[in-house]
Amino acid sequence: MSEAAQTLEGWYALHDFRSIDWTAWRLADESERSRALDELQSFLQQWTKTEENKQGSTAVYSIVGQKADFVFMHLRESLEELSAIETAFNKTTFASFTYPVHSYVSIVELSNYMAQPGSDPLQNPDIIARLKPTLPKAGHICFYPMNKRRDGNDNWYMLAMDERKSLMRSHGMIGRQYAGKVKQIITGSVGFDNWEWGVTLFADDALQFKKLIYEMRFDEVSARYADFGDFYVGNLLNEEKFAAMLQI
Ligand code: 76R
Repeated sequence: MSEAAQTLEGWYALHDFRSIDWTAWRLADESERSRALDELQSFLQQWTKTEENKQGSTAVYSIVGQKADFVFMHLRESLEELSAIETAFNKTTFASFTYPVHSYVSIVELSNYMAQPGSDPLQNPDIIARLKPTLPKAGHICFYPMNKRRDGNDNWYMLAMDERKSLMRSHGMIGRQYAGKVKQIITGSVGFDNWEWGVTLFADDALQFKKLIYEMRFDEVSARYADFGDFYVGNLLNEEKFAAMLQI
């Protein structure tokens, strides 16, 4: 058996994709719409507070195209907290004007492929910050799930640790060229959701998603061993932008 990579886990993640029932929203009377908007704003404020207290982080983006209208990406200490947020939101008036279209459950993950031997990663503040990150408020988000292939000669899980390490080094080198342009958060979802990882990217220039992902396609880790699910791309929302989006 090949040696499993060691992983470090941080906050649990929920990507909660919703669409808006625009007909119901348009037909609702002014006072109901304004109550719904107040509730939404108070949730956004509460999540900002949680983030300021370093008890989690939430990113809110509108989604371009018909797969969803917006996404809440929540990072929290436990699955119970994620569930509580989901349930509390579902009880709001605003939620009754939305319907769930997709969700993804995972946990922030770092693997030891590039780890410094002999050092204790959990004593390293940079590692802790990466396991419990404050999500960037970049202009754009890109989310997609992925698997490492297990198919005949292209079986990632049958490769020796050293070989995977050297492949991951090359993967990391490409990634590093995008430092400062694209911020990536890898979340592991084996046992939690339908794919093995969620990839969430943040950038101020959305074109950098295409450049990075395309370049990685030529790297062996992706070219030979990666399979991908649906891609979601979107634009930053804050209280003001959400209100403007919902303005009738
Ligand atoms: O932790 C590190 O920074 C070391 C290098 C590194 C690891 C171990 C790294 C760097 N990644 C790692 C692990 Mn990654 N990553 C992806 C995708 O679209 C595709 O082709 C693949 C989706 C992108 C875009 C991306 C970006 N990475 C992983 C893993 C877990 C693998 C495992 O355990 O088997 C997956 C699934 C994955 C996928 N990666 C980077 C990036 C970027 C931008 C970097 C550079 C980060 C930096 O140095 O700041």
